[in-house]
Amino acid sequence: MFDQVEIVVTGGRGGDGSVSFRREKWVPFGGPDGGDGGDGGDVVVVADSTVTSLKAFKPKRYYRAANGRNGRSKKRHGKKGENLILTVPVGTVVSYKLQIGSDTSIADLEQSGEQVVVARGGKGGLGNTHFATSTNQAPRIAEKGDEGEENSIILELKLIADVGLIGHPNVGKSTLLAAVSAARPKIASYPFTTREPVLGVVEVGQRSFVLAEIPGLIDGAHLGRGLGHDFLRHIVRTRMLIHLVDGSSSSPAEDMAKVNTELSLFDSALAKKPQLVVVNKIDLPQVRARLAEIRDSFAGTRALFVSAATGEGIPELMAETVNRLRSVPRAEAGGKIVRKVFHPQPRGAAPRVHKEGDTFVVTALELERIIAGTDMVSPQVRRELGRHLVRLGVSRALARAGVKPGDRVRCGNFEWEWE
Ligand SMILES: Nc1nc2c(ncn2[C@@H]2O[C@H](COP(=O)(O)OP(=O)(O)OP(=O)(O)O)[C@@H](O)[C@H]2O)c(=O)[nH]1
Ligand SMILES: [Mg+2]
Repeated sequence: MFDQVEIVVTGGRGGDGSVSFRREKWVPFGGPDGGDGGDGGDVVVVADSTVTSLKAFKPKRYYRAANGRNGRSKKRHGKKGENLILTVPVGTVVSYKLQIGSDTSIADLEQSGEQVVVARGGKGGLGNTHFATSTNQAPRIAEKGDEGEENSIILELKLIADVGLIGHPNVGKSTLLAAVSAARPKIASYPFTTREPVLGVVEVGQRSFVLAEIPGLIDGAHLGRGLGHDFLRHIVRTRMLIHLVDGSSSSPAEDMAKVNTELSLFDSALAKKPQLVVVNKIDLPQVRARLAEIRDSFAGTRALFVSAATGEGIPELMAETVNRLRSVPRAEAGGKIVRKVFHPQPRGAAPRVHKEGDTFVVTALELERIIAGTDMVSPQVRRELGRHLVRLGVSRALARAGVKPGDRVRCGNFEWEWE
């Protein structure tokens, strides 16, 4: 049973850096004082044990974190955009939807509090104070903030069963699961009908829990005999077990002991898991005739008696299960918070040059940011730009690519003649 939604997440845009100069009565020509833009907020997915489904994401497809504010004069930096927090149930797998090829899983949020950044906010642009040099004390250059990342992601909820339904083959596990949930496993009068765990949601009044039928366990299951072995590890993650035995078996108590031996041989923690022992098929006359005998044979263990076929004793069993679950807490994280970040934007990567026809095209994130945030028409600004071309290694990259005076050069949306 999987629940799945696909959403589009976008980080906030970074605020623009400001071009501004100090103005004070007694300072005729103040220095630059343009503040930086704030970074855009991230979109963060956080697992929260109080959230039980992905329903909240069904009506809305697009999620966007807040933008960073622009920088202002007097070195006032723009505020960072707030992160957008999306809370999901524990057990949610987050993957990155790719246009081509298979989707890649980013994170498996298995514990409350675990989180993953799914779209980073854009960097805020630097204000003009950062561009002052000894020879140019009045820079008219500032950076524009970056756009936030945009990603399509898939949230998929793996149901982690609260209760494992175990027992020998053919004892009536599927019949019980079908009686209490919407799950419809195959039911048949031969062993190993159920070959993989089947999950169902059981609702009892206002409460609900996930019940998983584990394929029948036989002697030697811990060594890999039968089908149950692969699934014993599923039981490890449940909070408690319903251990079903067949009342028409020659010795129900012995059956129970055998299955318990397999559990403890596989993992001693399994044997310690809370267990409700339930005798099934009490509708059969031969079982009804020996109820007292069966009860005594369990010695110290209290057993419940039910008929999955007629429903007798089932409401009591479910009520008891909910009661027991209340005293078994969910496995909580031991304070371990995982913060995984994927797809980071490279900042300060070396500039690259390629040719489109006769034009030399420069790819340099920082230069593009400056061009986007600056009024390129002014000749003074264009002179300033020359120095940044050297500083950022763009001049060298262009020289290596064979640029000569008079050639056309383009970066971002600005094109000029190389001098
Ligand atoms: N009389 C009677 N028959 C039952 C009851 N519960 C299950 N059965 C029968 O027992 C047989 C096995 O039932 P299943 O529910 O398939 O048992 P299972 O434990 O899921 O079996 P596997 O998946 O094969 O391990 C079927 O023929 C059921 O009809 C019951 O309460 N009373
Ligand atoms: Mg079955």
